[in-house]
Amino acid sequence: MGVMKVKMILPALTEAKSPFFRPIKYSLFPPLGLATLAAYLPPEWDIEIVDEHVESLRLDDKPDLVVIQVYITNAYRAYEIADHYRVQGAYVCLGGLHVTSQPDEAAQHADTLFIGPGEDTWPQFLADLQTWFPQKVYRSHNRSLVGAPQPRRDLIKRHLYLVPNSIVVSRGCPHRCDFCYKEAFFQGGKSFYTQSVDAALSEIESLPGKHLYFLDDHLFGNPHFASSLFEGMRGMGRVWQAAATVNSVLQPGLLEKAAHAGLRSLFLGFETLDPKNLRAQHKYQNLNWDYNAAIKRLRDLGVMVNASFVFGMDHDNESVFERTVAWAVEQGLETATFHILTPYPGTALHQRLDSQGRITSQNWDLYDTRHTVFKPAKMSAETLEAGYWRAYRDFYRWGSILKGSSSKELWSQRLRHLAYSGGWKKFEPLWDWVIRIKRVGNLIPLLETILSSTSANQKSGMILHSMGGSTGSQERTRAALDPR
Ligand code: B12
Ligand code: SF4
Repeated sequence: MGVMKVKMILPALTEAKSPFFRPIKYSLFPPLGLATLAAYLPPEWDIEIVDEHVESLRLDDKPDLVVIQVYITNAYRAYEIADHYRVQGAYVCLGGLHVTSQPDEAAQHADTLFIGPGEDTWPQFLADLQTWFPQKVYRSHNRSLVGAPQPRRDLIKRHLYLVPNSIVVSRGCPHRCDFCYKEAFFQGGKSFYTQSVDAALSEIESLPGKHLYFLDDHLFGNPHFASSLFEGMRGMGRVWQAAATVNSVLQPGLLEKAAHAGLRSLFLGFETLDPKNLRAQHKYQNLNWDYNAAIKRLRDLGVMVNASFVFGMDHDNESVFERTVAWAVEQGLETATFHILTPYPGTALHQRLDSQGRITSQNWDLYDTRHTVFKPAKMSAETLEAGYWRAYRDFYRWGSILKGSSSKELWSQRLRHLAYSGGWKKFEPLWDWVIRIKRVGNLIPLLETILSSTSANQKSGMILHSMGGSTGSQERTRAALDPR
């Protein structure tokens, strides 16, 4: 086979076409999944990665092979692009989370479908392509990151992203929460595995600059791996952000190692303040742990917290919004990310609500954690949506920010809180403008400086932290910079 022209596309969610689309949170991270797959292609092939969130997609070209990553909210757009290229005669491959949970729907738009992670199936497909007999469907069975090549970051247009150094050193999570995408994606097979520590460290070393963002669902999920990783990172001069669970930060030792290795902010999935909800969602790892103590531990080590909450679980009534916001403000949390419970297809939550006849919409565009697509148990759908928006408004109003900041002991921490919580909201139009003129990458040194200064004297920085991570969250977008 000669040199092939390959186009790899991350379609933008349908919302991108709306006049209300604000690109800020979509300019954070490059398409790491596609760059990972690109690493398996022969280097001499003509490969392009296009991310529709940050650039426009030309449709007048003639690639031989088109590779599209499908999430739930970009599914309709992904199918549109796939149909277009199939008519042009390209061979179209679809994979990713939504394809995995809805293969029958996606099959109508693809020459080949990929179920689950791509590290085993993609090279198998490429080998079959050599013989011109690829299969219609490839299912991932043999999952491992050992020996996997590093993502082709040279194909990423770094200047278009605020966080070009995103990195993933594991897949999945050791837990099984009913609402999480995880079981739907890994479908009964191995659902938590890591790279070797050496491979992870050498990937980290290859990244320019100082700042890193680990997109792993739960970076502390394997304490042995995490501990060796943090030891290896010590002295590298990195500042980084990640996600972990409440119980993991309460374990003695690991968090200290992470902080010494440069951890500056951690996304924590608190999800709900009601233990009955935690039990119902099988989120046992949050049960009987002291949320307040976890926050204090992080604060004492100078690590900022971005807290994630989900509204609409079966024990939530209409008082949940005010109670949650009041607690978050009282705790002095600088940022919080709120979500409406969303039953992603393939999850245990979806199965349960479906069997109870409570799913009210199959419009994937609405599965963005900002809309109610099911019948809540103790309030109306309208109350849930209104409460969700109110929670954002109330948490980020000046009165709350001032109250949150006054909960801090040190003046430096109070000022930090004000700058941090209030600042990014004020700077929002500036961010939008910088992104629109495609200069977002120019701001990275500034952000690195802010985070670095945070480390030395435990003063916190601002903007970057609010991008959050999200283990345990409904919407793992790592984007509390959400322009709502
Ligand atoms: C980073 C991230 C983002 C970033 C950037 C996305 C990007 N550039 O890739 C931003 C902030 C833009 C984002 C936005 C959103 N996100 Co997001 N995001 C993530 C996150 C945290 C990590 C993704 C990642 O990089 N993983 C690591 C790489 C290596 O893995 P990967 O991308 O999955 O790719 C692998 C496989 O999927 C597979 N694969 C993928 N495509 C293909 C194609 C082929 C042909 C093959 C062979 C294989 C293959 O192979 C790759 C290697 O194994 C995930 C959570 C997660 N753990 O996956 C959520 C997640 C994907 N997001 C989610 C959601 C809901 C959203 C939003 C709707 C949120 C919102 N309210 O706006 C938006 C919509 C975006 C859209 N286009 O529609 C959901 C998706 C649920 C679903 N069932 O589809 C997830 C799972 C979070 C969750 N709910 O738990 N997101
Ligand atoms: S919600 Fe978080 S803790 Fe639960 S399974 Fe998913 S990634 Fe793991």
